Amino acid sequence: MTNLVLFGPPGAGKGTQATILKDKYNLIHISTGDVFRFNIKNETELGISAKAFMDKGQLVPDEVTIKMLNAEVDKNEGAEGFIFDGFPRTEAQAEALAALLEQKGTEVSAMIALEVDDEILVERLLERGKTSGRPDDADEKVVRNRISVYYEETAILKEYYKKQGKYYGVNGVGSIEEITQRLSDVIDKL
Ligand code: B4P
Repeated sequence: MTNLVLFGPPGAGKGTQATILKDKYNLIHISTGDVFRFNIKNETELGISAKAFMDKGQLVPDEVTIKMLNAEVDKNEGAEGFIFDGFPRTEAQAEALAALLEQKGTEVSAMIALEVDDEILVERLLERGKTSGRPDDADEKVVRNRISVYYEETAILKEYYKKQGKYYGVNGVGSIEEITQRLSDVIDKL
């Protein structure tokens, strides 16, 4: 099985690239952000608890996120592999993912990080905010808070995967096609 963690700050292009790569490599795409947004739209209990955190640009608590991720993976028994987009975002989530995949006799194959400067991230997210209807893209203060949360809580995971020899950094600035090619170059060598 090939299990990819697509990593990077908010707006780095994770969702954009995961949508392309899932078809190219026949992987199940799990975006924690999309699952939360689906639940918010349908006003489920999970959605209601996630919304308050997301609207402020904070992370949804690990307990809630991990439970949801486990359910999403279990739904796809028999998959050839997964592309995790937006998960893990904390060390506790990375540990939970390792344990879940181990139970299934597999592991994370690689963590591929999209590297993009902060000012470009802000620009991309505010641009998307004009049409996406996402409250967390509309307000510059919230966008900047998401980027700060990334540096405070999530960036540490680079070291976590580096220690395991699974970390790959890719330049996330360029056309969408160029970036897909850079990511494919890494995946093809795994
Ligand atoms: P996510 O939905 O994961 O949102 P994101 O970090 O903003 O990444 P996204 O995938 O949307 O951005 P993309 O780079 O594709 O998370 C939202 C919130 O959910 C979090 O803040 C948190 O509250 C919660 N959450 C999610 N997962 C969680 C977890 N594991 N634990 C706790 N909480 C969690 O795209 C950005 C924009 O850039 C797009 O408009 C795109 O068109 C554009 N773009 C992409 N590539 C480009 C390129 N090459 N050039 C120019 N523009 C590009």
